[in-house]
Amino acid sequence: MKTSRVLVVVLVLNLVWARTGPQTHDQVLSLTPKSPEHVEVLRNISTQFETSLWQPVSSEFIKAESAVHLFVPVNSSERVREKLRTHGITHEVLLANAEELVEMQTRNDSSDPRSSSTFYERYHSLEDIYLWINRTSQDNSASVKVLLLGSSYEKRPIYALKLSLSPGSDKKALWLDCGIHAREWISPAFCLWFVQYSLGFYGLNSEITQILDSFDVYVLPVLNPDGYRYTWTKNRMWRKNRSVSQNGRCVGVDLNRNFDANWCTEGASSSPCSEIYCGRFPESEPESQAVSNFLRTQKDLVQIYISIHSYSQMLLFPYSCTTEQAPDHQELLEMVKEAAQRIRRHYRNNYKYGAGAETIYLAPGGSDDWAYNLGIKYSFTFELQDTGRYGFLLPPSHISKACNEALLAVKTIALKVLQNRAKIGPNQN
Ligand code: 0X9
Ligand code: ZN
Repeated sequence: MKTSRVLVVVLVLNLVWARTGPQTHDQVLSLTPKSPEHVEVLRNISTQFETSLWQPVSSEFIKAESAVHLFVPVNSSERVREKLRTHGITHEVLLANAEELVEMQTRNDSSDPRSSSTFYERYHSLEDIYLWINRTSQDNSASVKVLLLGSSYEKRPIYALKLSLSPGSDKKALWLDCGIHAREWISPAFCLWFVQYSLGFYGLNSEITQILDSFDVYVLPVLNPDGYRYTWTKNRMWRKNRSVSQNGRCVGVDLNRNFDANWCTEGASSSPCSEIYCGRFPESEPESQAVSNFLRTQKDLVQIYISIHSYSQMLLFPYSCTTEQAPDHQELLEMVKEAAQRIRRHYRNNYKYGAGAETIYLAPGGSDDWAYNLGIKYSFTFELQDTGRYGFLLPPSHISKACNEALLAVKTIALKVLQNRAKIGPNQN
């Protein structure tokens, strides 16, 4: 009797300690501001303390009654919590131990003999991705070519793979890019997934076979190599590229604000320290320039443009740079609607869909809007898993489902384009 009472006391004390004791891990908090004062406080916390805003992307978008996801490293946790307490802002802990998840994401037992079978269900460093690009093209020399599109600010190569599985020159093409935003690790993982699926299931799966018989596919696994490397070596939460601003005080341009589509209007920032800094002028960055230059030379062949991001589970199409509807709004809406329905049916997961500006937020200078205005009518941005449970720290065990969902969306869209082609004749867009 006595010992059980002691046990109960110890348990209660532990619980109290867990709730009030000092935070010993990097955490992600979810907070919902209830008043303009709360909004102000959260904006201050996210800009003045060492934290990283996961959602929304930048502090000016924090608004009342909308959940904020905030990464709080252990060394600023006491001050953040104190501020929240003073202003009566309650929070929920989304991730209690972020270091554990980072460790999980970077674990890479290549000495394990089983590791090769799980290669695509793990995250890979930039160096490993470069090796993978080389190996994939060597092992499939008849169907895969490596293209050097340019180099990054820190002079790293920007490679794309060209998959040509069936004969025929000047086929229409599908473009897929990943890793514009450095911290969105599921994105490069998807590009790798897509390539291995295409090579492995051509001739076996009827949908991918039909797609690869009709399109060449360009896959750019890491559009922002400097930023991606930085997330592996220095700061897991980095988003932008690594170019140094003119006055030398801040680093990074948001590459998805640097394209020439209503560049640097509302929804982007001209301040070099902002997470949504648009850069000095459209295509000021070597990374966005490499992609734009290539697509300009291929614009008559590239029929589908898809850019892969995370997180929030959305299938988006133009425009994001204006609230006006794109001329092809209805047709693009039907396509993402069908893709989302198939994902729901096959994987029991919900994806929102619609034009970017109304579905996520106004965000000018994005690659999808630029590609659309270039004449690539079927232009999309996919935001993969999840909706915030793990956010950017999606565990490796979730990679396969996240990628299969995105794969189904790519297939649905490409097949729809082919159906249209059959309807309106082969020489039309
Ligand atoms: O803000 C972005 O660039 C994308 N969201 S993310 O959370 N991955 O940063 C959305 C891009 C939608 N398209 C355009 N803004 N053009
Ligand atoms: Zn992104």
